Amino acid sequence: MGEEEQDLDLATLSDDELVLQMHDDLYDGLADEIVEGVNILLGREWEPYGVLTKALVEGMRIVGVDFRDGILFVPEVLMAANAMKAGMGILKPLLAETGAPKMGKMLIGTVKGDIHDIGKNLVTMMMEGAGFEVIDIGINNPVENYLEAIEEHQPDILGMSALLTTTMPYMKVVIDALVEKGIRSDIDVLVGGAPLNEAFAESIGADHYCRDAAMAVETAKECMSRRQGSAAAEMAGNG
Ligand code: B1M
Repeated sequence: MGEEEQDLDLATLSDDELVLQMHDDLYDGLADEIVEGVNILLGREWEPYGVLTKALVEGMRIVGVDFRDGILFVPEVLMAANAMKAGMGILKPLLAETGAPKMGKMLIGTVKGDIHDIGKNLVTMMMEGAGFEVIDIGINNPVENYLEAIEEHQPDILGMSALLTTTMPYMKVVIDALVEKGIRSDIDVLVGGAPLNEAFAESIGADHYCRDAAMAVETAKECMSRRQGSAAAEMAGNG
């Protein structure tokens, strides 16, 4: 680290300079600096969601480009991921602070063979912030984990995450198991992760593809109003 960098006082930077500096700090895996930057932006009345998307998610996007191009390697990316998580740790309670009545219940997990969890954690945070109860079963989940958790928690929505082209086909294994058990129509299946797209989601029989966490929240809300609408219609029909 150069002397100039050591002396840098983040609080003296303008918002734009600070955000760019945070992209650099995330790239360098500097968790303490990320925590400091997040706190400074919040202290300047930034919305937690703005800090998340402009400083952290954008920083991680840059890391991803250099990882792809062989400029960064796994240990460096892990450090960047840790720094990102440190920043997300501060934002999580703020994003979850709505105090709204529970909108519905979602079960979420990354599929078998895949240990990427930053995107999934972000979806969890945003869903909780929107008033959903979220059961997060973590990473590297075989189909049995999903089935057990569905039986135990009876969620309205299942969310699956996959970041690798080699693991995304596993989502179909889970959906096929739901069909086999006769519970597919009880649950809305939402899928997401960088290599996915709408066509893939359709091809595996998922209900919706969510390109990001905000879209996951919107889609989940739509699913809940549809479910509530059909429950009401059923009751009216019976009554
Ligand atoms: Co990985 N990795 N990685 N990695 N890694 C990618 C995914 C990759 C695209 C990098 C690259 O080459 N450019 C590439 C995959 C290539 C491919 O499959 N075509 C890759 C590779 C190859 C690998 C390894 C195989 C590397 C190796 O070992 N040689 C290895 C695999 C490990 C495994 O899983 N078995 C590996 C390992 C790792 C680390 C452990 C070092 C680390 C993960 C740390 C962690 O997650 N705790 C890591 C990271 C950090 C990345 C990149 C750089 C960043 C991923 C990320 O966190 N993005 C990634 C490059 C990239 O994606 N550009 C890469 C930020 C996050 C906010 O976005 O996850 O897309 P994302 O989530 C978004 C949306 O996709 C969506 O909403 C989120 C928020 O907006 N979404 C959902 C995600 N899940 C959802 C679920 C939903 C809804 C929306 O449910 C309803």
